[in-house]
Amino acid sequence: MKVLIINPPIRLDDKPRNIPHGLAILANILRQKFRCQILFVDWNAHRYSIEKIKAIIKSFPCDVAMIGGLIPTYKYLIKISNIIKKYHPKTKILAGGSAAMSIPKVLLENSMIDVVCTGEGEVTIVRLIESFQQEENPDFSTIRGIAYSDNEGKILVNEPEPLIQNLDQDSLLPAYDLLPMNIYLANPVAGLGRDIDFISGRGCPYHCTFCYQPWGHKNRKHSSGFIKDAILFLKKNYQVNFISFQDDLFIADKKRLYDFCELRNRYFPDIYWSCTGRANICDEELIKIVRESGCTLISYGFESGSQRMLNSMNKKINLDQMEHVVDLNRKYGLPIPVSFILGMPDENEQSCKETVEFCIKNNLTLDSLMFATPYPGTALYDFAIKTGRIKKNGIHDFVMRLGDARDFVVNLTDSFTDEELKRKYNEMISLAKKAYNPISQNEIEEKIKSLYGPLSEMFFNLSSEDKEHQAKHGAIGLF
Ligand code: B12
Ligand code: SF4
Repeated sequence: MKVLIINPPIRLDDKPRNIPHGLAILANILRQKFRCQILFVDWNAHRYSIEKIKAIIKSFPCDVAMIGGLIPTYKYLIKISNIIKKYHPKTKILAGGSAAMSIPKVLLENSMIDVVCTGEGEVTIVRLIESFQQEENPDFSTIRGIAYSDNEGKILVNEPEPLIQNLDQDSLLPAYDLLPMNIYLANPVAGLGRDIDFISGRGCPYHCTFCYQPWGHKNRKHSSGFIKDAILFLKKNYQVNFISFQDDLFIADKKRLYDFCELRNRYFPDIYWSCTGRANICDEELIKIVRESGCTLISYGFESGSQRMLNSMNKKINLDQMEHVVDLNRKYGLPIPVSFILGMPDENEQSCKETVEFCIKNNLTLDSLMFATPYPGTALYDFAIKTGRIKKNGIHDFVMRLGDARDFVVNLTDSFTDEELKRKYNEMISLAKKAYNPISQNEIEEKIKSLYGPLSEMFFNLSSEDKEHQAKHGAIGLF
């Protein structure tokens, strides 16, 4: 069987930095379970022209094509499926990832995709390939976790595939050898050096209204031993020296976190790492332990300096916790990459003012301010549909416009017009920037040396584009 896998582009205004975990894990599963020839095309990494993509697809007649990605790749999923069907009408096209999961019907209605995977793909892809091996047009009705059109064009959504209980056992590492690793490794995600992203768990216990949680609220994770082996593998085969953990909440389980720190110090003390955090979970013990175990950065979603807004987005965090975590990060010499959101439904002049004041009081910038964006699958999206901000018959058009949350898409507030909100965005960033008091260049360099040890040399060699990326994401600035 011949399988074509295409990872569509994302964030074209930046270099490719993130590996396509979902598709690459499934590629590994496929070659373990089946005899198949796989062509993995990472369009995002190579930034091919559309002509080049057409030529690649044309030259590889295949039985099955697999595509997937985050919601802003929706337009590319449609485009790719049209090209594949044009050249190879009999190829079965399967799609997954958060774009496909969050709006399966809309995607099926507006593309040439045959089957959408509505959940985790590890079990579903095996069932689908087995069914294609048995007959050309199989009966999908018994395969859980998919949506598809029947012979009359009616879209059917099967019952979900239960979530994997043991990730170590029932998932795999991505098929790194099928990916252009040197492209990612040349473009650090959050750190310095040969930095690769890694996802060590799925699911978050919290219910923030703007966040999509396809994996539910139980935090399932790989064991610290699994992560250790994966890092040793990456170090040996790809000379990786920095890991950016991109899990929704890497620090959710303190026991696993501290086990990981111990393993790091024992087995790979030359590997440095970054992760995602949460103000209400980080205490001094945690910051101290991770700092002594090679962690150079923890990123936080602060979202607002207004307690009323934090409550309204169900953030389950208070301003004291946020201030405390800023102080702790400063005390231990860590940068403070924090992101904020403007334009949630209850936002008004007062809450914007409080956010700016919070930043000024704590000497933070608002450089990573995002517009509240109702991504499909979130409570915010339901709100936008219910209040008519997104028309039920306009979902396709709305999703076609989605990109980075730094771009304004829809106004969810009652207090601001679109123009006022866009003005407010620039005004808030500039007010916080004006008041921000950076530490001296010498101090920054000292801190970088202390955080990154031998890797700090890389800081002085970063290209201006990488420096800009790192600064934007708080990796090397904002001490
Ligand atoms: C890493 C990451 C990124 C990376 C990109 C990753 C990449 N692959 O290119 C970066 C940092 C660039 C990124 C950016 C953004 N991201 Co992001 N990101 C993630 C994160 C943390 C992990 C994604 C991941 O790799 N998961 C692990 C893999 C294993 O899961 P998976 O890809 O879903 O794959 C599984 C299944 O979906 C399925 N599957 C996947 N593909 C296929 C294909 C087939 C054929 C089949 C059968 C099955 C299948 O099988 C896989 C294994 O089970 C998720 C959070 C999350 N919980 O997933 C958010 C998430 C995907 N991001 C999200 C968002 C909103 C964004 C942004 C738009 C935010 C912003 N600030 O602007 C930007 C996009 C900007 C842009 N211009 O387009 C949302 C998506 C919401 C939605 N409805 O789609 C998520 C879910 C975060 C959240 N909780 O809200 N992101
Ligand atoms: S924003 Fe963070 S804490 Fe909130 S639900 Fe999403 S991943 Fe969890």
